Amino acid sequence: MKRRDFLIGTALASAAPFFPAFAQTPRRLIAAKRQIVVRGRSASVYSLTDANGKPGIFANEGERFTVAVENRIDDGLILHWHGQTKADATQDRARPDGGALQPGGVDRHDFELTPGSHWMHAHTLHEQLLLAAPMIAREKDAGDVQDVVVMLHDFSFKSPDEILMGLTGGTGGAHGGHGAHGAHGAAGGNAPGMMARLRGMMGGMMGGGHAGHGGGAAMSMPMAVHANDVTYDAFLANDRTLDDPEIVRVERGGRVRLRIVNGGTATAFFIDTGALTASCIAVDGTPCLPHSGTRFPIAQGQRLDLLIEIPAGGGAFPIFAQVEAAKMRTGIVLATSGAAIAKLDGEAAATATHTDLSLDAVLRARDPLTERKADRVLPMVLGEGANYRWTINDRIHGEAAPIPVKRGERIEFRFMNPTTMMHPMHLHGHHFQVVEIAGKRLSGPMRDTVIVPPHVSVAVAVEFDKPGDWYMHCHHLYHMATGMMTAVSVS
Ligand SMILES: [Cu+2]
Repeated sequence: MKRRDFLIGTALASAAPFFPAFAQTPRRLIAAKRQIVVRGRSASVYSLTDANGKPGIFANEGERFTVAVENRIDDGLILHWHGQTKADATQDRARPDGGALQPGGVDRHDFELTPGSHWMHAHTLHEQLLLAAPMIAREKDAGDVQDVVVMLHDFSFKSPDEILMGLTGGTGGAHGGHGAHGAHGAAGGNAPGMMARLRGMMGGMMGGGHAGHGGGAAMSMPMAVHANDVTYDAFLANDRTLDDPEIVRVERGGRVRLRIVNGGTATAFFIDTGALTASCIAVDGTPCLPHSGTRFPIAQGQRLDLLIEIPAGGGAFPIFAQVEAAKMRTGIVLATSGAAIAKLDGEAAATATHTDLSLDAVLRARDPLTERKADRVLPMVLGEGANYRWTINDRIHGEAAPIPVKRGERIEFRFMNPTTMMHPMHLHGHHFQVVEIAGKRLSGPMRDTVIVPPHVSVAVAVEFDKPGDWYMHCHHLYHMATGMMTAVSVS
């Protein structure tokens, strides 16, 4: 043991009550405060770094996550290991009885890392203050490529509480989910008209039953659709805006693997690779058959692995992330040595469309689930009530008991969305396969977060292989904080 590691170990032991010794000295992961400058203005945000100040972890397939997490922020910390399907339920505080790591406290973890591009983040509105980091285990077959990690964020000079108050109209806030500080507001009421409209749409969407019918009645109704209900001051790629983007040095003729994480709290993006054609080789950290393109949607919580060949002639190649249904964008620049780097515009020439499932409709998992019928199909109706009350099957988080599932069961969740917004639905601890879009069966990608567009039904199949309670929620964190979360209880 190096002297430095010994000192670290001693410091931890004195700060924490008692922890069993590990065979190897745990790595440290520190949640702390830091200052950054956004558009010339200083802001106080959080960091999640190792002892050397490097965000998150970048390890190799097969390595273990043997880590001591230190809470040096001034509030309780609830971290989620997003995409870590090899970790058992007790490793994650983001679970129904997980509690929060108190300021000054230390948590120790030990589990095998799930290969691929994953991430870690606060399971509260602390994520809005950049409490998120990459959690990557480089695949054994990743090959001779240069890995470039890109973490996207939406940024506001307002506090998450202020943003939430703005959304709820100051009527309550965190209804049932764990909000920024676990505040409990008065449960928002439902406007009778809205509920009637919602039931009407649900009837239309569910009318087709299992017989390949994606809610034709609902889709033919002229419905308002919107995105970006939070107005942000900036969009960040690796903490920077396009005024001063990160320039990543790449080789002429080299191959780059972009590992893009959408750590945005309320924003979905399109990745635009511009002049370079990219090959999408994994989504949400799981391999898919290569699919080429220059524009790919990425909702909150999702990841995209894009393989790019740098032309032999070299140059500077911006990789943009454009906000859906808007012109604003952020990004990084891949540049070979000596390339001239032009000033980049923070707005695209054209407004982006809304994100949808067109990528999922064509992607095929490299390692899909075996073909078989699901043991059960569970309808999950996403709902929207007055005063920013977001529901699953008409309930906010805490109102409904966890969904009981037997270990080994294959469940198909059929999401139906009669609301006006897209919801990126995420399940903890498991990957699922997209098996149906708008009534059409397919063998789609394996993911852990799926876009559920307004007025479209999506089904995902999941094999529950680990006991415990697992959250399922919308990854628009203001929707989660105001109710759009439930749990699956596997026994
Ligand atoms: Cu949502």
